[in-house]
Amino acid sequence: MELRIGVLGPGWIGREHIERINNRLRGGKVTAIFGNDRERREKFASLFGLKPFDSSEALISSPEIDAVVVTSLDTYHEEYVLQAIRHGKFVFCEKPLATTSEGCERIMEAEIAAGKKLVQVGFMRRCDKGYRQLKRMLDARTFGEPLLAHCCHRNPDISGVFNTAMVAENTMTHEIDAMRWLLGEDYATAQLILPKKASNARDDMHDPQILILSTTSGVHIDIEAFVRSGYGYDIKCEICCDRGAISLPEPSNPLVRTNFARSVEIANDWSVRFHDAFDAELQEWLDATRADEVVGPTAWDGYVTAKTAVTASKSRENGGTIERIELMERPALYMQ
Ligand code: ISE
Repeated sequence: MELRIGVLGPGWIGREHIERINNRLRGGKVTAIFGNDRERREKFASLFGLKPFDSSEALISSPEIDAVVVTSLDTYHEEYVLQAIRHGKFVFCEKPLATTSEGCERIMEAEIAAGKKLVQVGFMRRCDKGYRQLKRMLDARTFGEPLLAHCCHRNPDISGVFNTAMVAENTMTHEIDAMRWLLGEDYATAQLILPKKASNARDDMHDPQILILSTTSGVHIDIEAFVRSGYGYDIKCEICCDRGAISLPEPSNPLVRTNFARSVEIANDWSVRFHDAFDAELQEWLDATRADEVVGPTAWDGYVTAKTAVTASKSRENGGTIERIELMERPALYMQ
């Protein structure tokens, strides 16, 4: 049975997911769209042959919809995910799950009351081939115990609403989730430092930023985020172990020689750099949903990431103090 999918959020990543589900993946078809902006949702309806709904509740509750994909502004994620749980619909929610850890707790409470997991969070790095290679080596302890990790998350620029807090609470959430998944352990502390401000940083925003996390076993991770780097979408991850260091493979783009110089293209945005990871992530979500289960990152993963990110913001507001990350007790529904 092909899943009939409703998308909530007619923006850039919503378009990406509609095109991948309807053109490249199997087992689902996007048939409906909602967005607060009537003109945008009508445009998507016309562009992709979708049924436009005039409210999220009408789309999510519709008997014509089997599952939903949330690609809206972060501020609407909690509302739409709670509506999906209320109607017993599987939901793929782009990161972050919610803009606060309390919002993630409300989502977990709703899933616990429903008696089953329905939510997958869009931490797509877990589906990237290179990150999965790193995880296989770390799980096998090929080079001994991991000790340190160095991450780099550079955007060429940012668009729309963006502020200092979002560098940790939106952008860095990818590394916060990925490193916890790679290392297989939770975090103990967060410390967010504001280095020298970039010359082209927006007046209302500090850029770049460095987040230092420690894990419960003592691994220390530094995450640089530079969201207006101006040169490309550049993602790095190196993990230093007892007997060696492993690094995320660079994308295999051709080496060009011309005009007495050599160059290799750097991606200009996330949709290019992680195109295959997004495809794998949504295909695995479609397959799991048709099997009536959640196999990817859960609401608990969304909660831990949100709690870590807001603790990083607390550190920043306190001038770069080392703050303990206090998690709630893990509910039984989310035990491995
Ligand atoms: C965006 O939402 C993403 O997920 C990108 O991967 C990240 O680089 C960007 O900073 C975020 O705003």
